Amino acid sequence: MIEEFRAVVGPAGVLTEAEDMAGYATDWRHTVTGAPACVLRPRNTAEVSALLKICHERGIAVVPQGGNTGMAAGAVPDGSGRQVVLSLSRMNAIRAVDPLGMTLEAEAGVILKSAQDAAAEAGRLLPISLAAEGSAQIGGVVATNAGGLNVLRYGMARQLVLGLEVVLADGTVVDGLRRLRKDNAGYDWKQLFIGSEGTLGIVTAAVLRLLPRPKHVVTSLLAVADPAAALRLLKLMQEELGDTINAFELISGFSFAIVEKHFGLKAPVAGGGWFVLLEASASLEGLRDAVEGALAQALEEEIALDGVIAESQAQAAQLWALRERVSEAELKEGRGVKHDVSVPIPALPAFLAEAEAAVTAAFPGARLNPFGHAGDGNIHFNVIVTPDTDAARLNRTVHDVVVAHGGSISAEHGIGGYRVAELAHYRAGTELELARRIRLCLDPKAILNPGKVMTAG
Ligand code: FAD
Ligand code: 2HG
Ligand code: ZN
Repeated sequence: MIEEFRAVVGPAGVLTEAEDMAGYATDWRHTVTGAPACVLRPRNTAEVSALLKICHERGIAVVPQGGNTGMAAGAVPDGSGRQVVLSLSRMNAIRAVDPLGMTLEAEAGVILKSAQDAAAEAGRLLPISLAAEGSAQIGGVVATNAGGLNVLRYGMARQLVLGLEVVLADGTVVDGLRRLRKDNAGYDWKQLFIGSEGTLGIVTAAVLRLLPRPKHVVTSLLAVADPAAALRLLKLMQEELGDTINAFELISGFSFAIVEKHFGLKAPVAGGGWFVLLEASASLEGLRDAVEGALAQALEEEIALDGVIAESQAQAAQLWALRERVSEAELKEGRGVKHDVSVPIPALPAFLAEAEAAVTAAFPGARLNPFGHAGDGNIHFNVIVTPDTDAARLNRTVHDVVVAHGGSISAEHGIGGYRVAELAHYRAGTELELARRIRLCLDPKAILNPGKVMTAG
């Protein structure tokens, strides 16, 4: 098998030594360490196709991997020693940037930040933004339908993918790399692969939609008493700033306390148990005045208790660092159990209160680290737990509250290997059956990321 792989990608394209494979075997959170049979590193789509043909013929399980920053342990193999990791990282060419058509075509292994920078050089904006953007890759972003910090204005990755090239389980290459805004010629099949977490095909390249690059960006941090006040603030800001709001992030006092503890970064506002990081952008003049006016109104009406507006790009970056360091601080703080949930936006305060009550009653010693993208209804209701905590029972405790509010057990991180049982529990029935049928149809030998998202059933 290894020799066949080497014949396709050359000796440097197949890693077999444990020390070379270590970085591909463990997820970002260190919750899973698998045992890859080898790591394959193709350089182009033809090589991906040839590798898949071999795997298909021999029935070898393939685990696609991008930047390995996924939060659901979807990109790492199991411990059987029989699954191969297919790393797309050597396919890292930005093939085209079209500022007039406002598109960017990139291979799967392009780092998200590099794609953002290429768009910026052309005077355009690629609005997918997440704290892992320095490592996450376009293929991974597409395969997880990543969300992030700007969803309330620009949508999830799905809304920004215009075209896709994928390699199917049997090695067939499907080229849908069109740059069109409008294309109703038949099924929009690419949507199936976006968010499929490596279970339906390998994403080898994508055409992404770009937007005009706003000339003015205003970043502000505010302190609020509680999540209900944060929603009053959201309403006020939407009324005053309209669709200029890119980000409306809610962060608990606990989250900022661990960022200060582990990174020495301190929030420059005081007075609230919770914080809101707000970013607005526009090309026309007057944005800063509008944000200042809205902030003054929020303080006067005591919706916000304190607030600052960044005076420079460097200050804005400092405010963002506070927010973007929360995940790393949590990792340093102890054993975390994650709940990447969404509820209808008006239900956020009730969800947070009920979930807190349920968790603290059932899990003494648990410490809550809730933060997230409140402007789009997504909260990371993470819990730092004692070593003996039954994580599955904790997941069920939180998810029951989520589902009671009409929410989702995964807003943006996906199911991966981490939430398979939860998906089976909450989406049992025709929805999961349909998903299984689609998967079986595209991958009848079940070689693509087996065990992830759902069991074979
Ligand atoms: P990987 O982790 O390598 O893979 C993720 C999944 O996609 C796996 O199932 C894998 O098998 C599959 N896959 C990868 N590449 C391909 C491919 N080419 N073809 C088919 N399948 C593939 N996510 C958000 O949505 N919003 C956030 O705000 C956010 N913030 C984060 C902050 C931090 C600090 C970290 C560590 C992660 C964060 N994430 C966030 C999660 C993660 O960054 C995203 O899910 C990202 O899109 C994953 O990209 P990746 O290249 O690292 O994918
Ligand atoms: C974020 O919003 C990411 O920063 C990571 O989605 C969330 O660590 C988490 O749970
Ligand atoms: Zn997030």
